[in-house]
Amino acid sequence: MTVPIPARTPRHDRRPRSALLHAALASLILCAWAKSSAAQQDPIRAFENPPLLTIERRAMQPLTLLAVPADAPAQAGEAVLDLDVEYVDSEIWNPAKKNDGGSFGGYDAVKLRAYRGKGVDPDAPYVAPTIEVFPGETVRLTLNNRLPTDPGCISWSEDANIPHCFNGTNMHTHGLWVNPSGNGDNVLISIDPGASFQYEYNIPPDHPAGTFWYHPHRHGSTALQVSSGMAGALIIRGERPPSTNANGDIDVLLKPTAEQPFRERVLVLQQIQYACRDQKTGRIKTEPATDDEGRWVCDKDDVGRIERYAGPSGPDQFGPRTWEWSGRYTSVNGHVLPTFKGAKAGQVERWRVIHAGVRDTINLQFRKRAADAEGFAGLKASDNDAYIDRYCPGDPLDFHLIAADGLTMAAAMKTENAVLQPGYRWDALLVFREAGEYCVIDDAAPAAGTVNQATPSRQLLGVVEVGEGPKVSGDMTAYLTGRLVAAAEANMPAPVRAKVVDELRGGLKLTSFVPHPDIEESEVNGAQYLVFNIDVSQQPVQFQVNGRPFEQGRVDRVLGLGGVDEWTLQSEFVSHPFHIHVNPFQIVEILDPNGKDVSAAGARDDGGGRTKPDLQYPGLKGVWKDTLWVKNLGNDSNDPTLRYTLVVRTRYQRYIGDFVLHCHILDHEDQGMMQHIRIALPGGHGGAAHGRH
Ligand SMILES: [Cu+2]
Repeated sequence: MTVPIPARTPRHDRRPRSALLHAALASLILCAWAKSSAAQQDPIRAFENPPLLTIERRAMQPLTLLAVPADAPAQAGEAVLDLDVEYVDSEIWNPAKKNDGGSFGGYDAVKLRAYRGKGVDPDAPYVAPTIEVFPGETVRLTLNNRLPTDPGCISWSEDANIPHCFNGTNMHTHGLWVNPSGNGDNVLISIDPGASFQYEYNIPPDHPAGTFWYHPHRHGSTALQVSSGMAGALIIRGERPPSTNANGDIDVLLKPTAEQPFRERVLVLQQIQYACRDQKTGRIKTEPATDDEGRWVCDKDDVGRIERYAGPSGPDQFGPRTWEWSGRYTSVNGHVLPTFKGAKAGQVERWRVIHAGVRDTINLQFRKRAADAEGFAGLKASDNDAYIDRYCPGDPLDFHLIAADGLTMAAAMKTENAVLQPGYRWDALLVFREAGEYCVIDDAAPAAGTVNQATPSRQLLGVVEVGEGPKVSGDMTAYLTGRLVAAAEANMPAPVRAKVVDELRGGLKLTSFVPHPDIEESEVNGAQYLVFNIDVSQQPVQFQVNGRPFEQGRVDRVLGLGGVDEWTLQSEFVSHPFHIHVNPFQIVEILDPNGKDVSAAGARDDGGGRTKPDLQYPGLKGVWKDTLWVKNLGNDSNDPTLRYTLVVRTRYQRYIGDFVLHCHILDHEDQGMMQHIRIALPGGHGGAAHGRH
């Protein structure tokens, strides 16, 4: 099977923006920023999908001596690829960087661990290349650890939950439904400096097509490596149309037609939290306390790095509120504040959005940008909110979510605000209503909906340039329905065409594309309970699941192959995104502290009257996911009235072996908020039935 690799376009296009020649701003709030930006060049960093990793494809050799005719249909075979992990010197744009002469906006030099492989742009390495594979393929991924030796790692004998071995790595295929053992999606191994290992992922022929991602998962260095930009999209492409007796891939519905190109964008959102340090003290360099111009700074010859979790006096590069303090910007495919080009009014775009950051919640929103908007040079992270007020006015754009964590939903969900917690993916269908520019915004969320229990101010993620096209003024759902019905008429095979069209017309239902059948109560034959906690009374603070931190070699749960469990999830102290490997789960209900189910479409989640409405749960009932926010309204572990109760169901299908569940705030995971779990053959049938050996 061969897949064409699209031609590359130049990544850096650093033309000055004419908008910067505009007169200084009138707004008093923005006056300091405007002064600083007046003489600055604001280079355009054009959004581009991450490069595709070059994959060598080998058709499976048929077990026959007869020659295979040249026109035989392509067979799924082997996809062979290589990734290196190494230090890479590069630069990241920093709008608030202070230049000689007092102007703002420039590139910070950085030296970070990164993935490199064929197809990776050496100028912008801090997003990993996209891996695209097909159901039925055997993926042979060789991971070469070319990081320097770390002597402290070899002799490491202390607590496994103290971050360590920053140059040890491994690979996790987040969301893939594959074998977790041996050379499969095994995160319980360490690939140490100098070592190479070939993972073999047998993507089953019935694997859902969708948006997944990959990142390192070596306990002790996961957060540090992921926050260095070691994360990439992993896309399973589907070519299976639905039939009268089987569901198919949404990719077939969204195949380009004469009317709709269905442009696809892949967004890897990252929070690369580099810091520059004072050579003498080792402390992170910050602006003077009296100066509010961003927090962490890098001087002229400094190089930003990510090399430490905590210092002697508490959090250092990771920990509560460090992202906000850093003054860094969420990047999109390695670029800060990119411009998305090529959109046209009235066209349907598919955005595959991946939260590959470590801790900060992202609330994706779009608003029209004012025609007189200024560029971004000099725009500090702390000024983003004022910028949005001034230059991104108007109502938020409504759009539709069609897949959660890569898995197509039973119906498209209309929203104005897609909440992404670390590890989440949303596939969104966007239609820009008219030509012009749109701000891509990370909107503020209620405090309890965020990792830090503090309402973050809004941030800008980029700008979309929308060209002329048919203006969309009416109901967005009706417009999208028309476009998808037209696509179904063109792309669906005759036997299912009428059914797909009828379902689209009946509320944008997508049931012909849902990968997993619902889990009814009658199918459930077991129960699991999980509670996250941070025990702040311990020294050091303990990150726990069910009262205990992670312990190497201890199996915390043994689950029976073929079983179907209902899981109840809670958090006793702040909120944490629950992630479990291998089998996804279906959301049954999400109860607020008063016991009200807030997961139904249109439900209002205001924390039982204690918070502003939080948009992240309504609509999730019945949705399949692999990562889910477990909410607590505060930080008092003795107060059960702060806890939400989440009920999800999962089937343990096909695969046995050892793997993990954990909090996807990855520095919590590194410090112990993780369990080692095992799926085994049920007892009495020759399998391992007991947890401890
Ligand atoms: Cu956590």
